[in-house]
Amino acid sequence: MAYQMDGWTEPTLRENIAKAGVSRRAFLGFCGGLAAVFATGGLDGQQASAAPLPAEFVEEQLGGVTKPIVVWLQLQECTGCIESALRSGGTTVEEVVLNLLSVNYNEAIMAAAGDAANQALDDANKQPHILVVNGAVPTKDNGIYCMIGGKPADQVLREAAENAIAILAVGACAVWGGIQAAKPNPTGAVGVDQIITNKPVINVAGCPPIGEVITATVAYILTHDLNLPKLDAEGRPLFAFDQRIHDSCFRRPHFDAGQYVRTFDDEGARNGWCLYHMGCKGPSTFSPCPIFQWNLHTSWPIGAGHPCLGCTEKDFWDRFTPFYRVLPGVAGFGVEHTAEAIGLGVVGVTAAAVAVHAGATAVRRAASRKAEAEDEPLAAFGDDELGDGSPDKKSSKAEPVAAVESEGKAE
Ligand code: FSX
Repeated sequence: MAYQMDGWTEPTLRENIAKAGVSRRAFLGFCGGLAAVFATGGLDGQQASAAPLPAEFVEEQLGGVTKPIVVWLQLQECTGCIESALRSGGTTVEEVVLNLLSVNYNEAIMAAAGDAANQALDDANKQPHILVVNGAVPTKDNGIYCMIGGKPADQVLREAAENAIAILAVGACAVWGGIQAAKPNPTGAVGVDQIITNKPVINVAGCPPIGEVITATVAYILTHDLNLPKLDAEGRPLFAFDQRIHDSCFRRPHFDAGQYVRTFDDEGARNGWCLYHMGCKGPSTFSPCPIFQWNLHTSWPIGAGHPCLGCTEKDFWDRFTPFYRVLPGVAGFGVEHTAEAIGLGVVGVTAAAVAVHAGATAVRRAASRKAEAEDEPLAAFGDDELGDGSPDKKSSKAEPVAAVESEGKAE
């Protein structure tokens, strides 16, 4: 059916979407999808939320929301993050809701320009609002590398943060400085939480982040009385970043079976085998990419045959490069330290081994995540055990079964 969009004219979201012609059943379905996102959580999902939220709860909370004010800043970045957010609506109901939750200020998509835009920002800043930030903050040379309305980005950010009731740093640039902060970091780029230190900052990581994760984080705040979701040691919402790409990757059975792509045009590549030897950082990367995918669930990098670059991890431009190499010199997880050996050992008992492997991975992940600290980024997968980091030149055929550490022990 056709929906009539008049913008936010009624007191609550529920009344606005009803006026737009959206049935309660359709809205409930949308809220059920959000509830599922909040419960994504991973293998030990209780870390993400105490219990999966029923659709009725989300409908009750989100439906009662009165028009939120959102300030969305674009600092040092490439605009990929807002592009991703704009493409997160999959159904007409989602589009109606997202349109109604439109932002009061955003340099990339607002019609106003010049003084009118500056005025819109000043007006929004005076009221309680949700602050979303894309992009890094340059700190060198008095911040001249990113000026908005004649002000350096750090000043714009501080002013916008003053009355913010929730702050989201969206994208690798806003979270850790991103590619701007890669060595030698010529502009002194830093993430939002390096500038705003007196309020919590939710880090929605990724370059860019998945659109659904961005909008779900905003929706989480709106449906939980402005409370923040549980965060991991790097400030990322656990409902989205509780599991590694490796844990849900559709190529995982090939990892377990020792079937690897060795070149982008080999038999393994044609058969969709594991991309570990092409430098895939999925085993070190916490992100729900395999679950949500991209562009309305069309595909995702590993689905398209490309190794994961690890863009949701801290300083990945420095730590995870060269991207197409298995990396040397970083401590491995233990489960993966026998990447080859596990693959060799489970041939013939794959199903059982995968289940055990997944359970053990969750335990190891929980242990490793407790040990994480701000100055101790995640270890990269298998780096130390594979010696000099050179890509293995073996054939792309499945490895033969060999005597290795027992799977029970390894797992
Ligand atoms: Fe950075 Fe976002 Fe990568 Fe680009 O706004 S996270 S370069 S996708 O656009 O900031």
